[in-house]
Amino acid sequence: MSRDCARRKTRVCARAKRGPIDPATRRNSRLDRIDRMPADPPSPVPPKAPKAPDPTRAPERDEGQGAVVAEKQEQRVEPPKLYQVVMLNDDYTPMEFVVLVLQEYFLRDLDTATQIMLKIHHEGRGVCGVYSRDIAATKVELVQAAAKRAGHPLQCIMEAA
Ligand code: TYC
Repeated sequence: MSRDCARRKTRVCARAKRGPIDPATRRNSRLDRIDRMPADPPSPVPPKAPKAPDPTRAPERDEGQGAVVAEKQEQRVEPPKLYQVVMLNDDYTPMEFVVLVLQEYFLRDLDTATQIMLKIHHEGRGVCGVYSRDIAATKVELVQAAAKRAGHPLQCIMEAA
């Protein structure tokens, strides 16, 4: 046995004689020294708080908060309500004037305007056209203004189609 080997054997025997290491009393072993290394110095920059999720952003993947639910909201746009402009008969407004009004404000050709005028004359009322609310209201105002200017009692109303 070499001298070096004999020295190592002596150290092993000494360790064996002292028995197993008691962690409570262990001091100055290499592990003990590592355990008592000073902690990292405090960082000058404080750790960032976790970012709150942007509520306007749709979740793209599971971010560890449970299942991702992609909610797709159907947007339904109701079609605009329609209103018909109805002209009423009277005994004084000249037939020609009614035909002219139907051509001017309801864009009817002469034949159609004449047919509508006659229908009103015979049945008491007739539909001049069907429009969205604002347009129907404007047509009523225009016809009444024209009748008033001309001095005729022509009446026209709007009602839900
Ligand atoms: N009845 C009217 C006449 O005989 C003509 C007329 C038609 C008037 C239609 C109004 O909305 C009307 N002169």
